[in-house]
This record gives sequence, structure tokens and C-alpha cells, in this order.
Amino acid sequence: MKSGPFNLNWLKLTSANGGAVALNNTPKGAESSCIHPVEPPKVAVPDRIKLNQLGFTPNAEKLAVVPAVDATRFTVVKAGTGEQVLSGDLSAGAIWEPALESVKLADLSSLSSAGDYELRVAGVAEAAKFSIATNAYDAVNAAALKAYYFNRASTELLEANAGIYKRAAGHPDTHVLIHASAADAKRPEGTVVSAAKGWYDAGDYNKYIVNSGITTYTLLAAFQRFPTFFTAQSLNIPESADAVPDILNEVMWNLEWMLAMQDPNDGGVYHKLTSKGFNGFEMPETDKSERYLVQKTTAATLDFAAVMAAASRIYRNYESQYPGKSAQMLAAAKSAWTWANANPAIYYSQPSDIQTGAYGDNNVSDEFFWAGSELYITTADNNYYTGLNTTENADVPGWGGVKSLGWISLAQNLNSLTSAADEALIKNRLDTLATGIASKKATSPYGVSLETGDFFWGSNSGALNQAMMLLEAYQLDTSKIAYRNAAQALFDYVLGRNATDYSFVTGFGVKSPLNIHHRPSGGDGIAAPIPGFIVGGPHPDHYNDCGSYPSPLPAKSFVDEQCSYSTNEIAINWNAPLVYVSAALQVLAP
Ligand SMILES: [Ca+2]
Ligand SMILES: [Ca+2]
Repeated sequence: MKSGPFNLNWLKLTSANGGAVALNNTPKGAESSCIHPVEPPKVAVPDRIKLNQLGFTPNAEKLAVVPAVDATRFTVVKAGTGEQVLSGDLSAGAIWEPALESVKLADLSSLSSAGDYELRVAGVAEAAKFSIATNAYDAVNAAALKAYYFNRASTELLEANAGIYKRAAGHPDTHVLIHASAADAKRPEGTVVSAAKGWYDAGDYNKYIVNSGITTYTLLAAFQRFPTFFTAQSLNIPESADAVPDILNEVMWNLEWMLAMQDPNDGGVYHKLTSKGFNGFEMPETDKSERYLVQKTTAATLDFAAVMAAASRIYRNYESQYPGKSAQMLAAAKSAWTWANANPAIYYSQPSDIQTGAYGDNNVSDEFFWAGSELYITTADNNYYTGLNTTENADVPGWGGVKSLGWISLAQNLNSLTSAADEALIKNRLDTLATGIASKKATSPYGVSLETGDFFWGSNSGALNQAMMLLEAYQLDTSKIAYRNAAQALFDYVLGRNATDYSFVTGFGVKSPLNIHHRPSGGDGIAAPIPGFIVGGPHPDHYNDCGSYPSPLPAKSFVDEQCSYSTNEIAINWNAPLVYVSAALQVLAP
């Protein structure tokens, strides 16, 4: 728990600065043995070149990590030929601390013609193949979004849309019980309510408002920035034939569930919809366990308010397809805001009979900032802005730390803010953060901003959330190419320029995870996992989930096994910045 307090997933632990960690939810199949002792790690020269396994768009910065062999030059040839199209100097060798790897960098950026290539370095046995294509990231973006469709609750997935991953409907969630922790006079314990739809959160089948909040918002933020890109996209989901961009159809599936999580009597929002414990690796339709709405919390209510206020702005433009929805969402946001201000410190406390994820968060100042920002933008009511603590810096967001989502929205809506807003301050908050991240990239032996402290649970989403913040700052000042390049580097990192040699997105790249911790992928009898999911990624704290790991080093401690919920699970909040960043790089560096 020493770092990355907000990206933990499976255990959905209380944040590192927030106290207790509940470790009583060991999943089925987890082993109780200790991680095997390993030799103290030594500096090593990797045995292969590492680069983005999906290749590059023509105008992207194109870096490759090369083993620190004696050679000082690299060459690039057209694939399958000896025709040299580029040569250049390698950087001096240096050690990347998170992996203790001695490496050099090759900069291929001056090559921009579409095609297939090989990077060759004397002394490295295998050439690295890569491609340059104008649509290099279209497919991974579509798959990362389609993954949400595959994680839909309460519906059958038809073969026409899901192909071999078709499945029966699971978890109708039309008969959900009010848990004792959520009971009040108007909805006593055992009251039956309906809260259908939504996305399964991760490898499990439960639905959590806090994690849905940042997820749903990030997808809306991507649409807000790149509407033309997303409007042209077809995901082959059941709503693909209608006049709404598919990303907004998909997001609506979760928004409708979220709306049902608000207590209509007082505006408070239930923290989660869950069974009492985690079920086994079975398909959704066979899990018949009773499900509950558990405890209204301040964090869930504020995340809900923020998402609904933001969604109200975007769906205003789709009134004919979703009549009344925008107004309904704004009203829901306002009543949630009222409840949270009357109940400003109701923190999640896991009831003794509930073992699923906690998503506990005992600091809601950031949630107040985010929700206040969204309500200000949507309503243009200056009282929301003057209530914001604008001394808050921007940081890299996570489910428990969401203030930067407010900074993003303020930045995205600069043209429509009232005069109460301090435009220079808003830009400065994002620029300062981006400058810091980009400076780490500039001096990194791997050419990426990730340092040892960045390898926490869900490290891949941390990388992509850094990239998202960089790209938001870049869009405020497109002269700052270093921000875009630093984001590209982080994207390259998750797609292969890393110490494990994996592309961490299922179905994409030369080598990608096959045995993800995801119940439908584990229970469907199909060898290949559902495509388009990014796994959590390497970090050194494993809670004995899988026995031994191949390396204790932060950037190498990853295993492609289903038991590894700590490194190989998937989660909706981890896919969302993948959607944002892949779209942004496709659009901004074509
Ligand atoms: Ca559509
Ligand atoms: Ca928080």
C-alpha cells in the first residue's frame, strides 16, 4: 500500500492515506503460500528491442528501447528487404531503475511514411518489426470501447454483436434488496428496488458507483474532446444503427444504472450494488446470488453528482433520442449535491456480512471539487465556482482522487465559463502537472515518465491517466509537443515498450495477456480472452494471489495467470483512459 493509493482494484482498498485495508476477500483459487524467495535483482541487459507493438501514426514520436549492446548506431529497413530507409545514433546506455535494465534509445521519428519496417541493431539477435499507419490506433480504440459492451450487466449478448463471445443475460438486477446498512424509514431493510443495466466493474460481477464515476466521466471527456472521431465510429453494438454515437449509447447503459442508484426520497446515492461475497469463475447467468444496495456515502453521492452534471451537458444535444434525460440528469445531480452537503462526511464502512470491494475513501475534498466544478459548468451558477477550493493542484487522477477531473472539465469548457472563472489559473494547473511529467520522460533511460513509485496496483491505468493529463494540457497549448510525446511514450509503454515485453491489451500486439482475471473470459470455455481489455500491470505487492512471480522488480513483477488478480485483472476504470488516450493520439498526431 505504499504508493498509488487510488488505483487499487480487486480489493478496492481504502486509500493509503485513509486507513484500514480489508484483506478478507481472497478470491477462489488464491493460494495461501508465500511468494518464493528470490535472488537480489541485478542489472541486466534485456534480450530484445521493445517498442509499441501496434506501431505508430505517421506524425507520432517513435522511440524504441534497445538492449545496451556495444553498437552505437541503428538502422531501419523496409520489412522483408534490405532496403535501408533510416539510420541513426543510439543514445548512451543507461539503467532504468524500475526494471534494473541497461538500455539505449533509438529515435525513429523522422520516418513517417506508412509501411512495415524492421529496426536492426548489431549485436541484437532479433530485428524489431513495426508499422506506421494513418489509422494505427483506430482498432484498439474501438475494441477498448467494445469491452464495455462485453461487460454489460442485465442483457444477453447476441452473436450478431458479440460473435463467439455471445452469452445469455445475467444479473437482471430488477429485484435488489436494501441492505441493513442502507435502510431508513422510507426504504427499510429488505425493500425491493430495481437497478438494472450498468457495467460489471472488473473481473467480478458487482457494480460500484465510485469506480463507475471516474470511468463514465473519462469516456464522456474523450467524446467531448474528439466528437468527430467518435461520431464516425461504429462498434457493432445493438444501438449502432441509431443516430447517437456508439460511445454515448454505451455510456448511457451505465448512466441508466447509476440513476437507479439514487434514493429518490433524499438524493443520496448507494455506494454499490453487490452480492455478499465474490462468486466463482462462472458465467453471469449462473450467478443467482442475492444482490443488495449497500450504504449511501458522500463519495458515491458526489461522484454521481459530477457524472450526472457532466452527462447532462453532453446529452442535451441528443434530446430527440433521449427525451428528458438531460434534464433528469441535472436534477439528479443537484439533489445529490444537496444530500452531500447535508452529509459531508459519510465514509464507506464495509458491513460485516459483505466481502466485496470497498472502494473506501475518507477524503472527499476532491469529490466536492469535482462535483462543484461540473455543476458550475452545466448551470453557469457562480456560487458553485466560488465554492471551489481552487488552491488545489492538478494531479494524476484515480478512483479515489478525482479533483483533476474537475480541472479537465473546466479546461474543456473554457469558452463557455462565466467571468467568475480564472482562465489562466485553470490552464496553469494542467500545464504545471504536464511540465513535471514531461520532464521525467525527458531524462528517462526508457524514454517514459514512469518511475519506481508509479508501479502500484493498476499501474497501467496510472500510466494512461498520466497520458490523459498530458494530452489535456497539450490541447490547451499545442506548441508543447513534449506533452504529446510524453503521452505517446506512456501509450507505447502499455503496448510493448516495457520490461515484460507484453502488450497489455488483450487481443492486441505480438504478445498480449491470455489468462486474464475476468469471470466471463475464464468461464466461457473459449481460449482467447475477450479482446480490448487492458490488464492492471506490474507492481511488487501481490498479496500471495498467485504464488511466485518472475521478478520482484516493480516493472517486471507481472504474470499472465488468471490467479493474478493483482496484476492481470481488468477493470472499467482502467479501460477508460485507454479509450481517451488512443483516440487522442490517433486524432492529434495523425
Ligand atoms: Ca449508435
Ligand atoms: Ca477522494
